[in-house]
Amino acid sequence: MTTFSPTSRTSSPRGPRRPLAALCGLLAGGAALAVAELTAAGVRAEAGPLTAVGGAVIDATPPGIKDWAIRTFGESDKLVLQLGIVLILAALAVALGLLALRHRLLAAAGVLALAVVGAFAATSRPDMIGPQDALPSLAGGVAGAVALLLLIGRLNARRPDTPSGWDRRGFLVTSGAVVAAAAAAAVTGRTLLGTRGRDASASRAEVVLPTPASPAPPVPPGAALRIPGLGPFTTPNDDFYRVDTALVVPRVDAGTWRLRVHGLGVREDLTLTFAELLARPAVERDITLACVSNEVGGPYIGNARWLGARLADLLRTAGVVPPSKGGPADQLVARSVDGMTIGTPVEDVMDGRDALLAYGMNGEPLPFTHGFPARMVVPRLYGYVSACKWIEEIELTTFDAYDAYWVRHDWAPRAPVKTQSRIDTPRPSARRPAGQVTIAGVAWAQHQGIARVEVRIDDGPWQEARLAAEDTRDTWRQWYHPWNAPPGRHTLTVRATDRTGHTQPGAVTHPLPDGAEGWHTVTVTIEE
Ligand SMILES: Nc1nc2c(c(=O)[nH]1)N[C@H]1C(S)=C(S)[C@@H](COP(=O)(O)O)O[C@H]1N2
Ligand SMILES: [Mo]
Repeated sequence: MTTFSPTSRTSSPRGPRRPLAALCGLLAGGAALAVAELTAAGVRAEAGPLTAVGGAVIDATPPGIKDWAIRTFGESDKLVLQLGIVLILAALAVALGLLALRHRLLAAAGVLALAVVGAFAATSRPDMIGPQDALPSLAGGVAGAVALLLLIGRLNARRPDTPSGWDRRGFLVTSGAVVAAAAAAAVTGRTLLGTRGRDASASRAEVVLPTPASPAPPVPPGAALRIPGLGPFTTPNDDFYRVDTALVVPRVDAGTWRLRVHGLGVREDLTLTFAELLARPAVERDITLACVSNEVGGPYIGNARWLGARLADLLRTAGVVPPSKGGPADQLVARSVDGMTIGTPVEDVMDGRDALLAYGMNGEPLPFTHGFPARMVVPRLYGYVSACKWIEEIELTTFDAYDAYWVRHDWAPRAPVKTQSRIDTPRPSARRPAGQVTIAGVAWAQHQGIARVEVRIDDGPWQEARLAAEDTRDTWRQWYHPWNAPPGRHTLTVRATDRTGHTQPGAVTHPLPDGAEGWHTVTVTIEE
């Protein structure tokens, strides 16, 4: 027993001190994050160190790795990233706690150095508002350093009158106080952030969607098949895929929101309030939205009924002329409140297709995750070159003059949606009894329309699948193929042909730089 060893009183007991020092590091780290969070609530939610560093990591991640992350973690990728950052911070906190046993000031300086990294990340984010973005990290750093000094001070304090030689009670009281203060800071921060989001929620709850001047015809009854395992024709908002770089979903108050239109060839800068946007003739359309990162057979595509103002009319009001009519700007750069930039060809937006500045999605105001109060939706273009969410600015420029966010990350500057098809049922590796099996899925060739879908069983001949009715050429199209399935393992393959006569090529390619192509295959087992 260390208590009987003569050395244990003079040099300290070795046993619990190292774990306790590690604990001090963790507690100080927690206090730092809590105070940073509280400060961020006063400055800007996105200026908190976890969000700022996470955002910087997202931006710095090469497309290949980003793609791997999306593929591996799906829509939990952001959660995984933040957990990763927290784990790294925890490891650093433990290391600094141990260092503090011998070199208290050096360890405190280490905490401050981490804070500087966070402050640097926060002030270099595209949506930063100014030097105040550094405050959350710096305040957190100071709180963390102070907490570490206090805790380690207690741990090192000698109490020769106690059997263990250290002031266990004092240590418990100090660490309890640090935990309580950190918890109070975290809870206050959360609450403040909640109140700030309340204006936005209230403004969304108050939205009365206008009656469309140009309504979408009802979805034809034959367009939405009822086949088990086949997704719905119209994707409910809650199931609609979400792809963006936002670690904190922007909650914009529609009451203070403005959209500014300016730049090359704009006669007069335009500023639009949400009420003014809603007062423009409302256009309702079914439009399928697809993500360029979607792999063959992947889930990042959805179909919704959008409500919004015609983007081309708005641009014309501002005096914009498309390049084909001699206009100087060939690129429209949309900017969001979170600093995203998305570049869209001006020609595409003004060529007569239903390009919308949308505020409604499936009969309700846009959900916050899908861009409330307003976003762009342009038929035939992948989301990363058209569908800017939380939009607040449209700048007219040229493709030569400006590379938008994803283009700087190696994606193609122009990217029309490729003709694609997907088998939704049976699922990969499904087991089914022999006999009648309905193979079904969706195909899309936006703005051109699907002419034909074919299915192949193993190496057999291509057989024409039955097409559901077409809603519009801007929406995906469901299809099915009845199959009298014999026992064994079978590979099912699908391919689509669009109305230009183009049939999907067979080789499966990677989404980078302008969208995956290739046939979707599913392997199933048919039991005796
Ligand atoms: N502000 C902002 N808008 C954005 C993005 C983003 O990261 N930030 N991602 C784009 C991409 S890549 C796609 S595919 C669509 C996805 O829209 P959804 O999340 O509503 O499905 O939004 C686009 N608009
Ligand atoms: Mo995307």
